Amino acid sequence: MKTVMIGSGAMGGLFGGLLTLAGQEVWLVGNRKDQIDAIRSAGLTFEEKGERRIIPINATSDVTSVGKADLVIFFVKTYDTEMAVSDAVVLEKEDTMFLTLQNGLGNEEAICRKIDRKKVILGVTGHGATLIGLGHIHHAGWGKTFVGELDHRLTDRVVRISQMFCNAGIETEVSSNIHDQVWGKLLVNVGINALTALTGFKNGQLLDYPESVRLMEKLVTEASEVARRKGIHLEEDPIEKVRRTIEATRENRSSMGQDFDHRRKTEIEAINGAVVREAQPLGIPVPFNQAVTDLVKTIEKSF
Ligand code: KPL
Repeated sequence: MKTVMIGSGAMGGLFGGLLTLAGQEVWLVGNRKDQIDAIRSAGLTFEEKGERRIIPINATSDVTSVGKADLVIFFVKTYDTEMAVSDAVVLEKEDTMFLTLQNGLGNEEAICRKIDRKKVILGVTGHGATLIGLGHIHHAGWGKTFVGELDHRLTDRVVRISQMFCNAGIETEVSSNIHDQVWGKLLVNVGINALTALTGFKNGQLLDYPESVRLMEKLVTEASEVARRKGIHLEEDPIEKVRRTIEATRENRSSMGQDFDHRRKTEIEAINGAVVREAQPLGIPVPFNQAVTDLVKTIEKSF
């Protein structure tokens, strides 16, 4: 399967690197020229559990040079999805699949505005990675990946994607209700991302203080109530799931934390901000999610 990652940051690099090691043809497409140049000249530097590997991988900032793709995976920030989809249409052939593994709400809608929804597949991943230099990633968090069709059918193509990921060491399951998984992952990001950005903590440190645990629980409880009222089925206690993810990604700095570290725009609108928007028509008060959204947006203004 010729697989093209749209996004050459930490997560694009992580999945791209693991799939390349498993023998797949992978392309990384990114718009940071310095990053792409570093990967082209020296390979992707991949660090995991104290070991460092150099992975030679195709990388380009010119998507038109890639040709057609069997699978396109979006790993860009949520606020860039629309632009990324416009770029990715040149990769499309009749049976190209477009998979999003991004955080937050709104990616499905943004992709389906330009791509026939029959070609779109949703997914979430519990992995965490940090970009620690140009073309240099540190894999610092493990968790399951789920993929599924928008209409919740079990198809050969999602099974093929799941098998390809599993063969690359990315533990993956096909989900028969991927929208529930998207909300399950949203609750994880709701509990971790803004708090780690605001405190400067690595994920694991959130569990070290009663105050940060209390804040995490308030954020997740509010968002779970919104999910419940929207008819989302959450397969395990959401607070337990967030705790488990924090433990499994203890050494990782969350993606929003990394955005703060680099004084970059964050995905707050697609995470805690999305909870605030979804809660409003339901009349559910979400003061903690509103507060962290406002705080993150206020700090972002100084970047
Ligand atoms: O999705 C993540 C993120 O940082 O955005 C987690 C799973 C919380 C890993 O850090």
